[in-house]
Amino acid sequence: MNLPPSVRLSGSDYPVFEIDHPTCKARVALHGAHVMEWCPAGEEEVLYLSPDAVYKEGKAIRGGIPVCWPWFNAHPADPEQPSHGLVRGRFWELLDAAEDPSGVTLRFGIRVGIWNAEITVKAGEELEVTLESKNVSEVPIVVSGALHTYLGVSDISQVRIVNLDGCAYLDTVGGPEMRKQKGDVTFDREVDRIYESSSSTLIVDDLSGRTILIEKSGSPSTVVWNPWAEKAAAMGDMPDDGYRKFCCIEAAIANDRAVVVMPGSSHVLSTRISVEE
Ligand code: TA6
Repeated sequence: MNLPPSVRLSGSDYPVFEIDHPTCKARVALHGAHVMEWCPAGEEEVLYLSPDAVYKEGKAIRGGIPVCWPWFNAHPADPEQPSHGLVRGRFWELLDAAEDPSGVTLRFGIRVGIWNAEITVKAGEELEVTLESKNVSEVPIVVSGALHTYLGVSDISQVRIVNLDGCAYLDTVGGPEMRKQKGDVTFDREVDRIYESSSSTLIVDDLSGRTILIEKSGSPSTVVWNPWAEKAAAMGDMPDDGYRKFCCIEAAIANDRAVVVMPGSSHVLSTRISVEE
Protein backbone atom coordinates (compact mmCIF):
# COMPACT_ATOMS: atom_id res chain seq x y z
CA MET A 1 0.00 0.00 0.00
CA ASN A 2 1.23 3.52 -0.80
CA LEU A 3 1.81 5.52 2.33
CA PRO A 4 1.06 9.26 2.46
CA PRO A 5 4.14 11.56 2.43
CA SER A 6 4.15 12.12 6.21
CA VAL A 7 4.34 8.38 6.98
CA ARG A 8 7.44 6.21 6.64
CA LEU A 9 7.67 2.51 7.40
CA SER A 10 10.69 1.36 9.42
CA GLY A 11 11.68 -2.23 10.23
CA SER A 12 10.66 -5.28 8.25
CA ASP A 13 10.25 -8.03 10.89
CA TYR A 14 8.60 -5.58 13.27
CA PRO A 15 7.16 -2.76 11.15
CA VAL A 16 6.62 0.66 12.73
CA PHE A 17 4.82 3.57 11.04
CA GLU A 18 6.84 6.72 11.69
CA ILE A 19 4.64 9.81 11.36
CA ASP A 20 6.21 13.22 10.81
CA HIS A 21 3.39 15.66 10.01
CA PRO A 22 3.19 19.45 10.62
CA THR A 23 0.71 18.77 13.47
CA CYS A 24 2.62 16.01 15.30
CA LYS A 25 5.21 13.26 15.35
CA ALA A 26 4.05 9.75 16.23
CA ARG A 27 5.08 6.08 16.01
CA VAL A 28 2.59 3.26 15.57
CA ALA A 29 3.57 -0.43 15.55
CA LEU A 30 1.78 -2.92 13.31
CA HIS A 31 2.17 -5.34 16.24
CA GLY A 32 -0.88 -4.70 18.41
CA ALA A 33 -1.92 -1.69 16.23
CA HIS A 34 -0.09 -0.03 19.06
CA VAL A 35 0.47 3.74 19.32
CA MET A 36 3.94 3.92 20.88
CA GLU A 37 4.57 7.67 20.87
CA TRP A 38 2.67 10.86 20.04
CA CYS A 39 4.10 14.34 20.29
CA PRO A 40 1.96 17.26 19.08
CA ALA A 41 3.94 20.11 17.46
CA GLY A 42 5.48 22.45 20.02
CA GLU A 43 4.83 20.05 22.96
CA GLU A 44 6.77 17.38 24.82
CA GLU A 45 6.00 13.68 24.24
CA VAL A 46 2.59 12.87 25.77
CA LEU A 47 2.73 9.07 26.12
CA TYR A 48 5.11 7.01 28.24
CA LEU A 49 7.06 4.30 26.44
CA SER A 50 9.27 2.12 28.61
CA PRO A 51 12.93 2.25 27.55
CA ASP A 52 13.02 -1.49 28.35
CA ALA A 53 9.95 -2.40 26.26
CA VAL A 54 10.32 -5.68 24.34
CA TYR A 55 9.57 -5.70 20.61
CA LYS A 56 8.72 -9.30 19.91
CA GLU A 57 5.69 -11.11 18.51
CA GLY A 58 3.49 -12.34 21.37
CA LYS A 59 4.73 -9.74 23.87
CA ALA A 60 2.76 -6.52 24.49
CA ILE A 61 4.78 -3.31 24.24
CA ARG A 62 5.15 -1.73 27.69
CA GLY A 63 3.85 1.81 27.24
CA GLY A 64 1.97 3.76 24.60
CA ILE A 65 -1.56 2.47 24.04
CA PRO A 66 -1.92 -1.33 24.24
CA VAL A 67 -5.24 -2.52 22.83
CA CYS A 68 -6.77 -4.96 25.34
CA TRP A 69 -9.52 -6.85 23.54
CA PRO A 70 -11.91 -8.78 23.40
CA TRP A 71 -11.68 -8.93 27.17
CA PHE A 72 -10.15 -6.85 29.95
CA ASN A 73 -7.87 -8.44 32.59
CA ALA A 74 -8.46 -12.19 33.02
CA HIS A 75 -10.81 -14.02 30.63
CA PRO A 76 -14.24 -14.16 32.38
CA ALA A 77 -14.42 -17.97 32.26
CA ASP A 78 -11.12 -19.51 31.12
CA PRO A 79 -7.98 -18.88 33.22
CA GLU A 80 -5.84 -20.46 30.45
CA GLN A 81 -6.55 -17.50 28.15
CA PRO A 82 -4.11 -14.57 28.16
CA SER A 83 -4.77 -11.53 30.32
CA HIS A 84 -6.12 -8.51 28.41
CA GLY A 85 -7.31 -10.47 25.40
CA LEU A 86 -5.91 -11.76 22.14
CA VAL A 87 -4.66 -8.88 20.04
CA ARG A 88 -1.95 -6.88 21.82
CA GLY A 89 0.62 -9.57 21.01
CA ARG A 90 -0.27 -10.10 17.35
CA PHE A 91 0.50 -8.36 14.10
CA TRP A 92 -2.49 -6.52 12.64
CA GLU A 93 -3.10 -5.69 8.98
CA LEU A 94 -2.85 -2.13 7.69
CA LEU A 95 -6.16 -1.42 5.91
CA ASP A 96 -5.76 2.24 5.03
CA ALA A 97 -3.39 5.19 5.44
CA ALA A 98 -4.25 8.80 4.63
CA GLU A 99 -3.38 12.34 5.60
CA ASP A 100 -4.82 15.83 5.36
CA PRO A 101 -3.82 19.15 6.95
CA SER A 102 -5.30 18.04 10.30
CA GLY A 103 -3.13 14.92 10.62
CA VAL A 104 -2.57 11.29 9.64
CA THR A 105 -5.11 8.47 9.82
CA LEU A 106 -4.06 4.81 9.95
CA ARG A 107 -6.64 2.03 9.97
CA PHE A 108 -5.79 -1.52 11.06
CA GLY A 109 -7.81 -4.74 11.13
CA ILE A 110 -7.51 -8.12 12.81
CA ARG A 111 -9.47 -11.34 12.91
CA VAL A 112 -8.89 -14.13 15.44
CA GLY A 113 -11.53 -16.87 15.12
CA ILE A 114 -14.91 -15.20 15.62
CA TRP A 115 -13.25 -12.03 16.88
CA ASN A 116 -13.01 -9.23 14.34
CA ALA A 117 -11.90 -5.66 15.08
CA GLU A 118 -10.62 -2.46 13.54
CA ILE A 119 -8.46 0.23 15.09
CA THR A 120 -8.35 3.74 13.65
CA VAL A 121 -5.55 6.01 14.82
CA LYS A 122 -5.90 9.72 14.02
CA ALA A 123 -2.72 11.55 14.96
CA GLY A 124 -2.67 15.32 14.72
CA GLU A 125 -2.90 18.12 17.27
CA GLU A 126 -5.06 15.62 19.15
CA LEU A 127 -4.71 11.85 19.24
CA GLU A 128 -7.81 9.77 18.69
CA VAL A 129 -7.85 5.96 18.87
CA THR A 130 -11.05 4.13 17.95
CA LEU A 131 -11.63 0.41 18.46
CA GLU A 132 -14.55 -1.07 16.56
CA SER A 133 -15.66 -4.56 17.63
CA LYS A 134 -17.45 -6.04 14.64
CA ASN A 135 -19.61 -9.11 15.07
CA VAL A 136 -19.22 -10.99 11.78
CA SER A 137 -20.42 -14.28 13.33
CA GLU A 138 -23.91 -15.78 13.51
CA VAL A 139 -24.24 -15.51 17.29
CA PRO A 140 -24.13 -12.65 19.81
CA ILE A 141 -20.64 -11.97 21.20
CA VAL A 142 -19.70 -10.45 24.56
CA VAL A 143 -16.96 -7.85 24.44
CA SER A 144 -14.94 -5.96 27.03
CA GLY A 145 -11.51 -4.37 26.78
CA ALA A 146 -9.47 -1.20 27.18
CA LEU A 147 -7.36 1.37 25.42
CA HIS A 148 -4.70 0.98 28.09
CA THR A 149 -3.14 4.43 27.72
CA TYR A 150 0.21 5.14 29.44
CA LEU A 151 0.38 8.92 29.89
CA GLY A 152 3.77 10.44 30.67
CA VAL A 153 4.06 12.55 33.84
CA SER A 154 6.90 14.54 35.40
CA ASP A 155 6.60 12.72 38.76
CA ILE A 156 3.71 10.43 39.68
CA SER A 157 3.59 11.75 43.27
CA GLN A 158 2.98 15.29 41.97
CA VAL A 159 0.01 14.69 39.66
CA ARG A 160 -3.72 14.51 40.23
CA ILE A 161 -6.57 13.15 38.19
CA VAL A 162 -9.62 15.33 38.05
CA ASN A 163 -13.27 14.47 37.41
CA LEU A 164 -13.66 11.13 39.17
CA ASP A 165 -14.84 12.73 42.44
CA GLY A 166 -17.91 10.89 43.75
CA CYS A 167 -17.54 7.89 41.40
CA ALA A 168 -17.83 4.35 42.70
CA TYR A 169 -14.80 2.19 41.95
CA LEU A 170 -13.55 -1.33 42.39
CA ASP A 171 -10.25 -1.18 44.23
CA THR A 172 -8.32 -4.25 43.06
CA VAL A 173 -5.27 -3.67 45.28
CA GLY A 174 -5.62 -6.10 48.18
CA GLY A 175 -9.46 -6.44 48.26
CA PRO A 176 -11.05 -6.32 45.77
CA GLU A 177 -13.47 -3.88 47.36
CA MET A 178 -15.99 -1.28 46.16
CA ARG A 179 -15.22 2.29 47.31
CA LYS A 180 -16.24 5.84 46.51
CA GLN A 181 -13.76 8.45 45.23
CA LYS A 182 -13.39 11.53 47.38
CA GLY A 183 -11.75 14.47 45.60
CA ASP A 184 -9.00 14.09 43.01
CA VAL A 185 -7.04 10.87 42.54
CA THR A 186 -3.45 11.17 43.76
CA PHE A 187 -0.67 8.60 44.01
CA ASP A 188 1.49 7.57 46.97
CA ARG A 189 1.22 3.78 46.53
CA GLU A 190 0.03 1.19 44.01
CA VAL A 191 -3.26 2.20 42.41
CA ASP A 192 -5.33 -0.26 40.36
CA ARG A 193 -8.95 0.85 40.15
CA ILE A 194 -11.95 0.40 37.90
CA TYR A 195 -14.15 3.50 38.12
CA GLU A 196 -17.78 3.51 37.06
CA SER A 197 -17.51 6.55 34.85
CA SER A 198 -18.13 7.37 31.22
CA SER A 199 -16.87 10.96 31.60
CA SER A 200 -13.68 12.70 30.54
CA THR A 201 -10.76 13.05 32.95
CA LEU A 202 -7.83 15.44 33.24
CA ILE A 203 -4.29 14.78 34.43
CA VAL A 204 -3.02 17.92 36.10
CA ASP A 205 0.78 17.86 36.29
CA ASP A 206 1.75 20.84 38.43
CA LEU A 207 5.49 20.23 38.15
CA SER A 208 5.52 20.47 34.36
CA GLY A 209 2.57 22.88 34.25
CA ARG A 210 0.86 20.59 31.77
CA THR A 211 -2.75 19.40 31.80
CA ILE A 212 -3.86 16.53 29.59
CA LEU A 213 -7.49 15.96 28.71
CA ILE A 214 -8.64 12.38 28.15
CA GLU A 215 -12.04 12.15 26.50
CA LYS A 216 -13.76 8.91 25.63
CA SER A 217 -16.90 7.29 24.29
CA GLY A 218 -18.44 3.81 24.33
CA SER A 219 -16.72 3.26 27.68
CA PRO A 220 -18.61 2.79 30.97
CA SER A 221 -15.38 2.19 32.95
CA THR A 222 -12.27 4.28 33.54
CA VAL A 223 -9.28 2.30 34.77
CA VAL A 224 -6.55 4.12 36.69
CA TRP A 225 -3.33 2.21 37.24
CA ASN A 226 0.15 2.76 38.57
CA PRO A 227 2.12 -0.31 39.74
CA TRP A 228 4.34 1.64 42.20
CA ALA A 229 7.84 0.56 43.19
CA GLU A 230 7.60 -3.13 44.10
CA LYS A 231 5.52 -4.24 41.10
CA ALA A 232 7.53 -2.08 38.69
CA ALA A 233 10.74 -3.69 39.96
CA ALA A 234 9.23 -7.13 39.27
CA MET A 235 8.50 -6.25 35.63
CA GLY A 236 11.23 -7.24 33.22
CA ASP A 237 10.28 -4.57 30.68
CA MET A 238 10.31 -1.43 32.83
CA PRO A 239 13.15 0.28 34.77
CA ASP A 240 12.75 0.02 38.55
CA ASP A 241 11.88 3.72 38.80
CA GLY A 242 9.79 3.71 35.57
CA TYR A 243 6.57 3.84 37.58
CA ARG A 244 7.34 7.46 38.53
CA LYS A 245 7.03 8.54 34.92
CA PHE A 246 3.51 7.45 33.96
CA CYS A 247 -0.05 6.96 34.94
CA CYS A 248 -2.45 4.75 33.00
CA ILE A 249 -5.90 6.19 32.38
CA GLU A 250 -7.83 3.69 30.34
CA ALA A 251 -11.03 4.07 28.35
CA ALA A 252 -12.37 0.66 29.31
CA ILE A 253 -15.28 -1.72 29.32
CA ALA A 254 -14.56 -3.77 32.40
CA ASN A 255 -16.04 -6.53 34.54
CA ASP A 256 -19.85 -6.62 34.55
CA ARG A 257 -20.05 -3.76 32.00
CA ALA A 258 -19.14 -6.07 29.08
CA VAL A 259 -21.32 -5.34 26.04
CA VAL A 260 -23.28 -7.79 23.91
CA VAL A 261 -22.75 -7.21 20.20
CA MET A 262 -25.41 -8.81 17.98
CA PRO A 263 -24.58 -10.48 14.64
CA GLY A 264 -24.01 -7.84 11.97
CA SER A 265 -23.58 -5.08 14.57
CA SER A 266 -20.58 -3.41 16.08
CA HIS A 267 -19.50 -1.56 19.20
CA VAL A 268 -17.21 1.46 19.12
CA LEU A 269 -14.85 2.37 21.97
CA SER A 270 -12.69 5.44 21.56
CA THR A 271 -10.39 7.80 23.39
CA ARG A 272 -9.21 11.28 22.46
CA ILE A 273 -6.18 12.84 24.10
CA SER A 274 -5.23 16.50 23.94
CA VAL A 275 -2.90 18.86 25.74
CA GLU A 276 -4.77 21.74 27.36
CA GLU A 277 -3.47 25.30 26.96
O1 TA6 B 1 -5.29 -2.04 33.62
C1 TA6 B 1 -4.70 -2.31 34.83
C2 TA6 B 1 -4.08 -3.69 34.77
O2 TA6 B 1 -5.06 -4.63 34.50
C3 TA6 B 1 -3.34 -3.93 36.08
O3 TA6 B 1 -3.99 -4.85 36.92
C4 TA6 B 1 -1.95 -4.31 35.67
O4 TA6 B 1 -1.60 -5.59 35.86
C5 TA6 B 1 -1.86 -3.77 34.27
O5 TA6 B 1 -3.13 -3.77 33.72
C6 TA6 B 1 -0.80 -4.24 33.32
O6 TA6 B 1 -1.03 -5.50 32.81
P1 TA6 B 1 0.04 -6.18 31.88
O7 TA6 B 1 -0.57 -7.49 31.49
O8 TA6 B 1 0.27 -5.29 30.70
O9 TA6 B 1 1.30 -6.32 32.69
